[in-house]
This record gives sequence, C-alpha cells and structure tokens, in this order.
Amino acid sequence: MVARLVLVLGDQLSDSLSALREADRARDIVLMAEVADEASYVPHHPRKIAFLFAAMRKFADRLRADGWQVRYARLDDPDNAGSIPGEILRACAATGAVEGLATEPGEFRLIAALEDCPVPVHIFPDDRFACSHADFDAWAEGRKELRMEWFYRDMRRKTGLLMDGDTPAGGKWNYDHDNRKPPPGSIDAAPMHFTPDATVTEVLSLVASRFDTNFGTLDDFWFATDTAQARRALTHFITTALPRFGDFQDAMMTGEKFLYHAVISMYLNAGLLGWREICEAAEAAHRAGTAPLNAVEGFIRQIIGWREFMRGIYFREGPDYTSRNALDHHRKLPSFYWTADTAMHCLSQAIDQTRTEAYAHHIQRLMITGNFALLAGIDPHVVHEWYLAVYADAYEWVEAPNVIGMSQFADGGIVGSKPYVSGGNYINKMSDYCKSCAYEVGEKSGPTSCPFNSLYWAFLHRHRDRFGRNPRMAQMYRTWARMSDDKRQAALDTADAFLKRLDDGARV
Ligand code: FAD
Ligand code: DLZ
Ligand code: SF4
Repeated sequence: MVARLVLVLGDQLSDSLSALREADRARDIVLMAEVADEASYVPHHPRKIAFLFAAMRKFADRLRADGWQVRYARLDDPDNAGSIPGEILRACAATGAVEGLATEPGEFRLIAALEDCPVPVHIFPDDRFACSHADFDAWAEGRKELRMEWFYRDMRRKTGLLMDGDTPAGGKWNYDHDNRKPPPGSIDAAPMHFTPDATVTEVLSLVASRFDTNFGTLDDFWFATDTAQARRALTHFITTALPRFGDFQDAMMTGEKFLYHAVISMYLNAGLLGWREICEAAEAAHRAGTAPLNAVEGFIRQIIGWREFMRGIYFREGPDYTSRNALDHHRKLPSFYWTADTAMHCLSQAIDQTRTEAYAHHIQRLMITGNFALLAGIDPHVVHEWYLAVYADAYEWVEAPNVIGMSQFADGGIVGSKPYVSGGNYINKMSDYCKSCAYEVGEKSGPTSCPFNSLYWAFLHRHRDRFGRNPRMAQMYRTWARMSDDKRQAALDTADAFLKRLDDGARV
C-alpha cells in the first residue's frame, strides 16, 4: 500500500496526537518540517523558534526510536520548500505519497493552507483539549453572555477535577478571594533550568544566525525541550511554587520574572505536557496536603477554565476575530515595545523580561503591556501581532482571545463584560514598580504624573457612550463625575500631551 504522509507541526509534539493514532506505523511516513513561513509569519522571539526546533528534532528522534519512519526537513536544507504545503508536495514527490493525515492546526491561517493544498490532507480533530469544538458550541448555544466562570464549573464536573462527588472540593467553586495578595518581601522559587544538550546547541547557533534581527535574546537558554524534561519542570513547580501560586498570582516585582508561576505554558501548548497530567499533579498535591486549596483551585481554573474557554472562543468566532476593533483604536505600537526603552518602570520591566525570556506572567501581560496599549488606543491588530511574536507560548488560538478579547476589548465584550483598565493605583498596590519610577503614581495630572492615571480617565471619557451605563463600571464613572471641572480638564490635557509626545516619537 502507498505510504501516506502524517504531518506533525511544531506545536503538536504529543504521542497521543490524533494524526499519529490514525496512521499506520508500518505503512506511513511522518513529516516534520522547519519552514521559513512558520518561522516568520510574525517576527517570533528567537527563544520561541529555538525551543520549537529543538523540541521538534527531539520528538522526531523519539518517533524514529519508536519505529516510525520520519522525514524531517531542517531549515538549512537547501531544498527546503519554505512552507508546510510546499514540504508536503516535496515529500509526495520524493516518497510517492498521494495523501496526508493531519491534526487540526491551532491557527485558521494554517487550516486554510492545508485545505487548499493540491494534495488531499485529511484533518482530524485536535483532541488534546478537555473541550471539543462541538462541546463548546453546545455549551455556548443560546446563552446571552459567555462567561468563563459558568463554563469552568461545567468543566470541573466534566473532568471530575477537585470534585467530591457532585460538589466542589472544599464546598466552593472559586477561592479567588483568598488570592491576589500584594508582593511578598522575597521569592523563594524559580523555574527549573536545563543545560543545552547537543541538539539544543546546534539549533541555537542556527537560530542565532538566521533570526539575529528579531526582538529577543538567546543568552542562557534554559527551556525544557522534551517531555521528560518538561515533566521534571512540572514536578519542580508543584513542589516548590504551587503552594504560594494563589497568594501571589497577581503580584509583580522588580527583577522577579516568574514569582510563583508555573512557567509551563510553552510546554503545554507545544504538546510536551498534557492538561490532565498537569491538573492531576496539582490536585494530588492538594489531596496530600502539600498545597492549599486556594492555590490548587486557582491553578486548575487557569487550565481547564481560561485556557479551554479561550480556545472555544477562537474557533467559535472565526478567522475575522483578529481584525476586530470594537473601540476603533488606531494608534501605532510605541517603539518601546521593541526596546523596553521607556521611563515607565512597570513597562520597561515587563518588556525587558519579555526580551530576555520570551516570558511575562499573566498580570504583566494584562495590566502592564495590555493595559497601556488599551488606554493609549493602540490598534488592537498590531498589539495582537506583538503578543503573537514575543511569547514562547503564543499561538493564535490562545493568544488572540487573550489579546483581542480579554486585554483590548476589541471583540466588543465577548470574552469579558468590561475592559481590563486601571490607573497607576492598581499597579502600585500589586507591585513594587512605582517606587523606582521616573513618574509619580500619586499625581493625577501634570508632566510628572503617572501616565496610567491621566490615560485611564481619558479612556473612560472617550468611551463614555459605550461604558457609561455598564453597571460594573458605574463606580468609576461616578468618581469621574464627582471630580471638579478643573481636575477633569487637567487629566484630559495631561493625557493629550502625553499621547502627542508618544506620537512624536519622544522618549516617554
Ligand atoms: P501560570 O500563571 O502558572 O498559569 C498556569 C497555566 O494556566 C498556564 O501555563 C496556562 O496554560 C494557563 N493559563 C493561565 N491563564 C490563561 C489564559 N488567560 N489563557 C490561556 N491559558 C491560561 N497564554 C498562552 O498560553 N499563550 C499566549 O499567547 C498568551 N497570551 C496572552 C496575552 C495576554 C494579553 C494575556 C493577558 C494573557 C495571555 N496568556 C497567554 C495567558 C497567560 O498569561 C499565560 O498562559 C501565562 O502567563 C503562562 O505562564 P505560566 O505557565 O507561568 O502560567
Ligand atoms: C511557531 C512555529 C515556528 C516558529 N516554526 C514552525 C516550523 O518551522 N514548523 C512547524 O511545523 N511549526 C512551526 N511553528 C508552529 C506553527 O506555527 C503552528 O503549528 C501553527 O501556528 C498552528 O498553531
Ligand atoms: Fe508604572 Fe505609573 Fe507606577 Fe511608573 S508610576 S511604575 S508608570 S504605574
């Protein structure tokens, strides 16, 4: 029988992949390809590219050791076709294959490319998730509003995680009121680091030579690049950081890049880890009494709640989701997003660690870089492209709903019922950033005032027709209304002056 090609993409490095399950080891040929199109459709962080290429090469070796025939195209192969469909055609010509098997890619762009491929490619569902597209649609159907909390409760029931029979462990679904403490004095945890082996070292030099102008550094590369290492990193997190994950989930600290976060999203999204093994490890820590329920419930909620919810929204909303712009924002992305060169200490911290690690934790992404972009009225599509490029865990299915929906409110309120905006007070409460900033967080207007303060009021004022009657924002609008005319005008003038300096390319 003629061999078929079994496509395995860079973020599909899982033994349980549907395309591999559908294939016949004795007959079919696995196709894996490092290609210019995937490596450059946005200017990915070099760490993200190096991580994926190294993990792809090791996964290919594992498949071979497992008895699969693997055709692997390296980026520096002079005959490399440069795209996934191109590599499928090249492989067909070389092997005589006339059809392919694939697992659904995580971006509409690539799904369309496979559907348009001259060789028929049979696409199977990506069932490495707790919720299928059909299950999400069935859940969403007929609901006036899609709210994560209700989805999450169903997912708890469905997965059985943290359930005692029909009731949630501890009697409550959500322990967030115990979380969100301000930063502690110091952090006594760090993600597990791995010394580059021969495969990683070879990939690092390839990526350094091919992507040297991309934003981001490769120095001291420490990511796990196979499942065995990723599992060690997971166990390390469960024992050293999970117990304090809940308490300091929303805290931010100068020089502390990871706090008590798991730093596993790049492994999970690439397929090196599975959602169930992660959640079961966390639940086991709770049952064994080594991690408190507020931490474990909060952590599991991120994975079977937010992560699955985001995926459901992306596939339900369709390919035009990334061009939504409900708030009609059109400002260009400030250049400091690519340099970290800004006097705003919170932004320089979040962007600089993005440059060195391809990582920032959730609250930095949401309340620092995302909050600023929203308040300043940056075009959400360019914000989306920035996030897709700079984080090691970024693929459109998860990045776009977080950026277009949660962070920029560009979907008009599908992901969240109100925009995530704040002035400097919130950042000052949750971080130590303001102490070392050139701006004064306590000043509401004037050239030395924290830009988040005036931009926040200007944002509310600009969008009063849309948000003025939103009950969740009523308190903010009442505060705005109670200010004297002079104060209000001073805040609006300060925001205008700041945005003019930003547009003029001044260092802000
Ligand atoms: P932890 O804080 O330790 O959380 C544990 C796990 O929960 C994560 O590994 C992740 O798998 C999951 N998780 C937590 N929050 C979310 C969420 N909102 N959506 C999906 N999964 C979540 N996450 C990505 O995986 N890829 C992205 O491209 C991405 N872009 C984001 C952009 C913005 C503007 C925002 C606000 C959030 C984004 N997130 C993204 C979600 C979240 O910031 C990251 O998942 C998290 O920071 C990864 O670090 P961690 O593994 O240390 O997570
Ligand atoms: C992100 C990425 C990069 C940088 N390079 C490759 C690659 O060369 N080959 C590949 O198969 N996959 C790569 N990926 C991951 C894909 O972009 C990803 O599969 C799609 O965006 C769908 O999520
Ligand atoms: Fe950021 Fe404002 Fe605090 Fe400076 S004062 S760190 S700009 S929130």
